[in-house]
Amino acid sequence: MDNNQQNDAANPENEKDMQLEDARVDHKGTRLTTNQGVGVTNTDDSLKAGERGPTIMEDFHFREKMTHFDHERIPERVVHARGFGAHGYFQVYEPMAEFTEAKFLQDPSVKTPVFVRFSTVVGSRGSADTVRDVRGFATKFYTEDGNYDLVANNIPIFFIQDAIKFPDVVHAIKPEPHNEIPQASAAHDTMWDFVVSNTETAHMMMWLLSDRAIPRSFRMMEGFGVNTFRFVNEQGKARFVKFHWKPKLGVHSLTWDESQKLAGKDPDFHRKDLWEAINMGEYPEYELGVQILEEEDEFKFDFDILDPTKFWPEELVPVKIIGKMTLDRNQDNFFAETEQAAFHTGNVVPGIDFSNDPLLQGRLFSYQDTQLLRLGGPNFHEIPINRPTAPVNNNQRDGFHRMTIDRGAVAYSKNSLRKNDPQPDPKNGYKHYMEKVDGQKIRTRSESFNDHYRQATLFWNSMSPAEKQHIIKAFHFEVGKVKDKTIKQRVVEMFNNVDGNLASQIAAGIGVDPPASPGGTGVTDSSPAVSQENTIKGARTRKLAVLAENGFNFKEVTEVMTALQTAGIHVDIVSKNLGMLSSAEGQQLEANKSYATSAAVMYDALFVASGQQCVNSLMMQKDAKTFVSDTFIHAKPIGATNEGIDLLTAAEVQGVTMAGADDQSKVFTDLGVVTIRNATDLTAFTQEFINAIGQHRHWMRENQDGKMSG
Ligand code: HDD
Repeated sequence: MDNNQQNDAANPENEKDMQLEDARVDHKGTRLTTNQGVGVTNTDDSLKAGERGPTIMEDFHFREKMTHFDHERIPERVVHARGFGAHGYFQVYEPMAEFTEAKFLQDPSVKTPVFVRFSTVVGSRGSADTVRDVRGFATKFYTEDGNYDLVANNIPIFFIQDAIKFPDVVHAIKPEPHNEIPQASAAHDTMWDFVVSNTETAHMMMWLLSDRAIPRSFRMMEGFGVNTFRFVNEQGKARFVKFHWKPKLGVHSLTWDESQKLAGKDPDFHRKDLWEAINMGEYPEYELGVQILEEEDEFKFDFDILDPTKFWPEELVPVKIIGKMTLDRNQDNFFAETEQAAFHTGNVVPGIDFSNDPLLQGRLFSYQDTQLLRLGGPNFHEIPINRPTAPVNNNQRDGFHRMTIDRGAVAYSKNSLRKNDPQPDPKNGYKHYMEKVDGQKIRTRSESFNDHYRQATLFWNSMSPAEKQHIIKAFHFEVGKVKDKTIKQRVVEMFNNVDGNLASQIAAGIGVDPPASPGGTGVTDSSPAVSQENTIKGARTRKLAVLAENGFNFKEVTEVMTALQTAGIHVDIVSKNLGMLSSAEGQQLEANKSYATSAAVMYDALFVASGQQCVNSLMMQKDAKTFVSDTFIHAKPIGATNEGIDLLTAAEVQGVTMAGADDQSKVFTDLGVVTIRNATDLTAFTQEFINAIGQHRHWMRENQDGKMSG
C-alpha cells in the first residue's frame, strides 16, 4: 500500500471526528488565494520594477508568503521533542463503577475517541527513532466528562523521586551545553556524573540499559502511568491505582546493533512502522490494565507506594485488565495534530485523582506551563486536536489566538446579569478527593524513599540470560563512552550495590577495577512479569525479506510467500536491483526493494529463494551474504530451501544443523534456521518456518559463536 496514503476521514464516526472534520481542508479543485482570500495570479515571480529590476515593497503576496514561512516553526518540546501520533478509540470491558465514577469506564458499548502520541525523550525533533531512550506513550481520551490525559512512558519507573530535580536530570542527559554533543544519547560524562551523584537513578538506569529502551515498534511497547493515581467511586471511596497499557502483540525489542544501524539507514523506522500498520488495517491494540490498592494497604510493602522509582510487582498487586484501545486512523497533518497536541497529567475527569507522589505533584505544574510558551498563549485548548468534545463554558477571555467568539458583556462570577451562568455544578463537577493532610512545611525527602537498590536487584534477577547479557553490553557502550575514569569507577561501585556479579562484568568492559568485594542487596526474588522473555509472541505483522535473483524457483518461492502472507507476515522481495525478476520457468515477480533501499535490520526474518541460477548470482553478491549474516547475528529466523541453503553456508551461518545434499524431504530446524532439500511438498517447511518467525529471536546463537551484536 502506498506509504503516503491517508485514511479517508470523510465519514466522521464520532463527535471528535466531526470536530476535526470541520478543521480539515484538502484544497482540491480550489484557486490560489492570499490569507485574505484575494486571488493570486502568479506565485513564482515576485513583483519587480522592470524584468531585471528589484522587488517592490508593495508586493503584498510576496511579503505575506515569506512572513508566514519565516514564522512557521514553534519551539520543540523541552523533552519528548520527537514524536508521532495516531487516532483511535477506547472501550471498557465491563463497568468499573465499584472503583471509579469515570464515565468512559462504565459502558462497554461506548467508544471513547483517543489520540496517542509516542515519543523519545532526549533527542531533538529531527533525531532518529531507534536510539536508546525511554519512550513516551501519551493518550488523550476525549470523554463526555472532558479530556483525560494518561501521560505515560514505556518504563514503569523514573530517574528521580522529586520533580524539583527534573531540570537537573534533563540537563545532565541532554547534549552537553558547550558543544551540543552527543545527540539523543545518555552515553556521556554529564549523565553518568548525574547517575553516580544521585543514586536514586540506579533502578531506572537498569531499565534504560535493558532491551526496553530499544523497542521494535510502538505497537510492541507497554505503557505505564508511572505515578500513583487514585480511582474514586461515586460514594467517594478512593483507592490507589497504577495504569498500564499492554500491547496485544507483546513487548519486543531491537538489538543494539540493529538500533544503531537503523538510526542511519531508516531514522523514521518507528513512525513508518506505525503509519504503515494502520494503513494496512493492522490496527495496533493495547489493553488498559490497573493495579488497584486499598488505602489501608498503603504501608504493606517494603517500598513506598508514592516513590516513583519503584514499581508494584504484578506478582504482589495483579494487573486487572479493564478495556482496550485500538489505533485505527493516521493523522492528516503532523504539525496540526501531533506537534500541537498538548498533554497534561492534570487533565483528569471525575473518578480519577492524584496522589502525593512528589514527582506527580511537580508534573501537575510543568505541563501547562511549558505549553503556554510552546503553543504561544493560553488558548491552545481551542486547537482542534486539543479541543474537548464535552462543552466548554467559563468566564476566561481573550489572549493570543482566541478562536471562540464569546458573546455578551458578562465575563465574571458571580454575576446577576446572566443569572450567574455558567453555573458551578456541585453535584457532577470535579470534586477533589478529600484526603486528610496535616504536616509541617519541610524541604526534605521521606526516609521511606531511601532504598535505591532493592528493586534494581529485583529487576536484574528477573532478566533472562540473554537480557542480562544485553544490559552488560549496554553498560560497556554507555559507560565506555565516558571520558572521566573516576566516574566510570564510581559506576562500578554504585552498581555493585545492585549485584556484585553485574558490577564485575561492567568493570571488565570499561577499563576500570572490579569492585573490591562483591556487593548486592540480598534480594533474591524476581518479578517474571518484567522479563520480555515471558511476553506474547507470534508471527502476525512480522516483516520478512525474500532474497531473490533471476532464475528463482517460482513454485517454491510463491508457495512459501503465500503461506507466510496467510499467517499475517508482510513480505518484501529484495534483490540487487529494483524491478521485474524472471524465474527459471519465465514467470515474473517484482523486486520491490534493493540492497540500496533496504537492509537486514529492517526485517524480522529472511527467506532465501531457491533456483540454481538465482543462488549462483546471490553467491556473487557481498550484499546478499551480509543480509544473511546480519540476520543470523541478530538472532532472527532464516528459512531456505534447496540451493538457497548454499547461500547460508557461504555466508558462514555456522554451528547450525542444515539440510544436507542427501537429506530426503526432511525439515531441519536449529536455532531458528529452517531448511529443507529435495521436498515436493513444502507444507511442513512453511509451518516450521512460521513457528520460528513467531518465536522472533533465537538468542542461543549469541552464546554459540560469541559474534552476536549486543
Ligand atoms: Fe514529562 C512531556 C511522560 C516526568 C515535564 N512527559 C512528556 C511527554 C510524556 C511524558 C509522554 C510527552 C507528551 C507529548 O507527547 O506531548 N514525564 C512523563 C512521565 C514522567 C514524566 C511518564 C514520570 C513519571 N515530566 C516529568 C516530570 C516533569 C515533566 C517530573 C517536570 C516536573 N514532560 C514534562 C514537560 C513536557 C513533558 C516539560 C515537555 C513537553 C510537554 O510536556 O508538553 O512539561
